[in-house]
Amino acid sequence: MNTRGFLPARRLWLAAGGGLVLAAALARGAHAADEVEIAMSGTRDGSDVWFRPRGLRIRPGQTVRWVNRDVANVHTTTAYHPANKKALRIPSAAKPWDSKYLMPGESFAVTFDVPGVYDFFCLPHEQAGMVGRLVVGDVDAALRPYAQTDAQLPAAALARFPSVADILKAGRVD
Ligand SMILES: [Cu+2]
Repeated sequence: MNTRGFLPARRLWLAAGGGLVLAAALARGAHAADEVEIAMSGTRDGSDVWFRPRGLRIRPGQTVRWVNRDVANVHTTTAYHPANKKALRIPSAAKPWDSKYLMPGESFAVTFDVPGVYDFFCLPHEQAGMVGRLVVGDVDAALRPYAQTDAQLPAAALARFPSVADILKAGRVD
């Protein structure tokens, strides 16, 4: 790969994207266009729990707000990252996050600037498969990210990650 050629091009692309975001915000007179919600919810008896969407594509600079829409259950949004005692499954240049426990009605927001694939989980419900995946910006559709750490995850969690190809194709996967 030609690193010298790649980096300036990427900076230009990011600058152009930021301009588009600003233009869109001005046109609508609000910044809500730059924030996307992922709901945290489950069945009333807690027998199943989920992030919805569980797969989402956003542009660099957009914000994801996780909202606990559950009636009784607490949830977290937590990045797969050594800082959270997990394998690294976000871009190495990105900052990890951990919402801590969110009560029903509470929310937590993160703005994503580094392109790549981000996997996250709910601390009390990872074993139940409450995980999700974000694709930020342009990523190779053939990518099967972080496969080398798959063995460290519960099978129920692995089964719920949408493929990068499906996220790129649909924009969101519920
Ligand atoms: Cu949860």
